Formats: sequence, structure tokens, C-alpha cells
Amino acid sequence: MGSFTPVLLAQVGKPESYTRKVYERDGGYSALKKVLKMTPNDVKETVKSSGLRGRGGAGFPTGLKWTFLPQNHPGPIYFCLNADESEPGTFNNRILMEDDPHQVLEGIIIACFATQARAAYFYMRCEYPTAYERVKRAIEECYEAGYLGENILGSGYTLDIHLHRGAGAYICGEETGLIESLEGKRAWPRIKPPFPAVEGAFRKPTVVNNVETCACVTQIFRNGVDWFKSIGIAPDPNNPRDAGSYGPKLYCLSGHVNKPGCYEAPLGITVKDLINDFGGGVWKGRKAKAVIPGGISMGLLTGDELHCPLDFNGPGKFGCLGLGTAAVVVMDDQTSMVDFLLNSCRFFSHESCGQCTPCREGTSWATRMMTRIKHGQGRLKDLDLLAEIGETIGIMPGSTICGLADGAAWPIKNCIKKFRGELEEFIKRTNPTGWNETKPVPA
Ligand code: L3W
Ligand code: SF4
Repeated sequence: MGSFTPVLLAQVGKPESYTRKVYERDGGYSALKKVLKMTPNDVKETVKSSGLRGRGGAGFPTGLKWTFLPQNHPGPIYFCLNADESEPGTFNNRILMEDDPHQVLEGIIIACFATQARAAYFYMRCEYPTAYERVKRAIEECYEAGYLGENILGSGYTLDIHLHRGAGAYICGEETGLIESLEGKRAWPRIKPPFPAVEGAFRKPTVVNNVETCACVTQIFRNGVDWFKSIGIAPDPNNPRDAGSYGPKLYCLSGHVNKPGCYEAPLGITVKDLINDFGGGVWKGRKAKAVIPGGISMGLLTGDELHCPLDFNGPGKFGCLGLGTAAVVVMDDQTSMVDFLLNSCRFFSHESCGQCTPCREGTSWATRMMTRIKHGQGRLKDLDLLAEIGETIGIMPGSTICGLADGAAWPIKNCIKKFRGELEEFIKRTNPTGWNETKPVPA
């Protein structure tokens, strides 16, 4: 992998790393001081030229998103920080908020200056009490130092940050669900377009960015675009639509490894290198049977697909949805894929907001079928029915309002395609007389 020095996690582990004093001692807020001497447009162009792509799951180019804001809008323009980290296996944003909140705040202030946002809403999931206290104190420290409030560092630019806590629903991480929740309503995702850049919080143009994305913004202005582009994967020359995968990435490694944790590595590291070089290998000397490459919504890799590179294109080449949140969950060779799929279906069924029929009914039917299979009442044809649900709930364009249904579909599709043999064997073993039954079974 060559030599690589972590930057996003550079402060983690230092005593009082979350204080302004330690952050400034180590170069903190030098990026903001640079930015305040630039024009907002130049700041946007710099981020655009860095190739930074959103770290929250979709990998959308950050600079491009900022340019979608309407020109000459009377305002106000708002900024929302999506810190409702809820994708199973994902905790990189918690580490950043707990151990280095100023790196994130500096990125938010830069993003707001670039987009001339008048206010920023820091939307944090309620299950992060330490992060909440540290971010709250860090915001106060920013006001004390003149990094927030009126006329920031004499630049003439004014910004306020409001810290808002969620109430524990996965769907609040969907950007328009987050906005609805922020406005005091039930977090029902909105139909898009209009995208938030055109009509977002309080019906005003709004940029929604993820925590790690903002930390990357800080580092781009601290270390330069050339530094950022020297890390990761350049665009595929044979694919004019590929935006590349530049920069460092935080990978959350969990499950059956010797050393689970949040690790920083260049985009493009393979699953195998992440498990072996950072995670100390699969635990108990066992082999990996399956690996979730980027949060459960992304689907599954088999133990023979560990050479998959973890960049924005990599998992897609192995039949998964994408890189997602880069939360890598390892399952050893003693893991039951029936249990995995039941857990996955139950999660999405519980978190579906219920607005769209394919998502509400599909996730619920899949859960009931998997529960029946788990309890020894499965039939082989259930696997075809599940595969059908997987094919129909998420991929029909316009059939659902948000991406949750798609995220629910990929673990089903991948599990049935890649582990069908194990699922069939389980059904035959646990329902020896009824597995081939054709008559309907009550769900
Ligand atoms: C203006 C257009 N803006 C797209 C913006 C859009 C959004 C971003 C990406 O995320 C992912 C899913 C899972 N004009 C635009 C435009 N935008 N076209 O670009 O949009 P999109 O629709 O590609 O994705 P999305 O729905 O925002 C879905 C992941 O999120 N996910 C789980 C997330 C969990 C976490 C966590 O725990 N940290 O993030 C669940 O589905 O990967 O692919 O900003 O407005 N024409
Ligand atoms: Fe709600 Fe599911 Fe529709 Fe998303 S796809 S809006 S979670 S019902």
C-alpha cells in the first residue's frame, strides 16, 4: 500500500484533541483563514477541482452540488450537516465528532462561506451523547474565537451554527427526511426534484453534506488540491462519466476481525488489505464467508471477492450497490446467512417510513418470509419469491421516494444469488417434510 499518513484521524488519541486549544496548536483554522481571503466562487472551484465526492453514501461530487444552488437568489441559503449516522456498521462520523469536532466545524464554515449560507444546522443523531457535548462546546469555542457569529475574523461574513438532535430514526439520514425532521415534522422523505439545492430547509436553497465530507474540505484547504488528488484512484479513462475516487477515506471495520476499528486509508484499498493490514485478519484463524463492503444497504461480497477495491466503483463491479459509507462488516465461515438476511430484512422493515407501497409492503413481506424460514417452515420457492421482492422494491425508477427501498433490496438480491446453496440446504434441513410443498403457507 506504500506509505500513507492519516490526516482525517491525525488528532485522534491526542489528549484533549477535541478542544480548540489543541486543534489550533496543530494548525487548526489555518484553512479557514486562507479561505476568507478568497472569493466564494474560487472556494467552490477549488473543491470542484479536488474531485471530492460526498462521503455519506452516494459519492456525489461536492463542488458540483454547491454549484446547483440558484444564482442571484435573494436567500437565505442554508447548510445542513448530516450527522445522523445510522447505517449499520458505520461510526466514522462519531469518531470525528468526538475526537476532532473542530476539523468538522472548520469544514462547515468553509462550505458555508463558499455557498454564502446564512445559517448551518448541525443535525446529529441522539444516540451520540459524547459527540453532542463535544460539538456543543466546540461551537461555543468558535463563537469565543470569532470563527462564528457576526463578521467572522473581520471578513464581513456572518454565520451561525445551530446544533439539533435527532430522535433515533434511520430515515432522518435521508437528506429530505432530515430536513422535514429539522422543520419539526415527521421525517418523511420528499419527492425529488426539487433537490434541496433548489428547495430545502424551510423551502430555501440548502446544501446537505456529510460530516466526513466537511473534514475533507478542511484538509483540501490545509494541504492543497494536489495533495488530495495524489491519494486514491483517478477516473477511468474509458469511462467519461467516472469522477474518480480521490482522497483519504475512513473505513469502519467490524464483525469477525481481530482488531475492529475506524481506519484511514486511501480510497481504493482492497477489502483483503483492510482486513489483514488494519484489522489483524479474520478472528480465531477462520476464513471470511461474506463481507458487507459499505454498510448493509450495499449488499454482500463473498469470501472469494476480497480483492474488491473499496473505491466508488469497486463494489459495483462485484455485483454490489456501491461503496456506501465504507462500513466493512466481516462474517466468518461459521456465520449463518439465514440469520444475516433475517437481520437485514428486519432492520429495513422497521426503518421504512411507510410512504411507498413497494418499500412498506416489500420489506415487511421479506421479513415475514425470512422469519418463517428461520423457524423451520421455509419452502424452496420462498427464495424465488424473496428474489422477486428484491428485484421489484428498489430498482423500478420512480416507484419509491427515497433510496431506502433500494438499500433493502441489495442484501436480499446478493444473498440469494451468492449464497443460495446455503439457504436451500437450511430450508431442506429444517423443514424436511415440507420444503418442497407447493400449497400456500400462512406468513
Ligand atoms: C441537485 C441534482 N442535487 C443528486 C444531490 C442530492 C444528494 C446527493 C446524492 O443518498 C445513499 C445511498 C446509500 N440536482 C442532483 C442533486 N443531487 N442529483 O446529490 O443524491 P442521491 O440521490 O444519489 O443519493 P441520496 O439519496 O442522497 C443515498 C446511503 O445514502 N444510505 C445510507 C446512508 C447512511 C449514512 C450514514 O450512516 N452515514 O450516510 C442509504 O440509503 O448509500 O446510496 O445530496 O440532493 N440533479
Ligand atoms: Fe419511506 Fe421507503 Fe418510500 Fe423511502 S422508499 S420514502 S423509506 S417508504
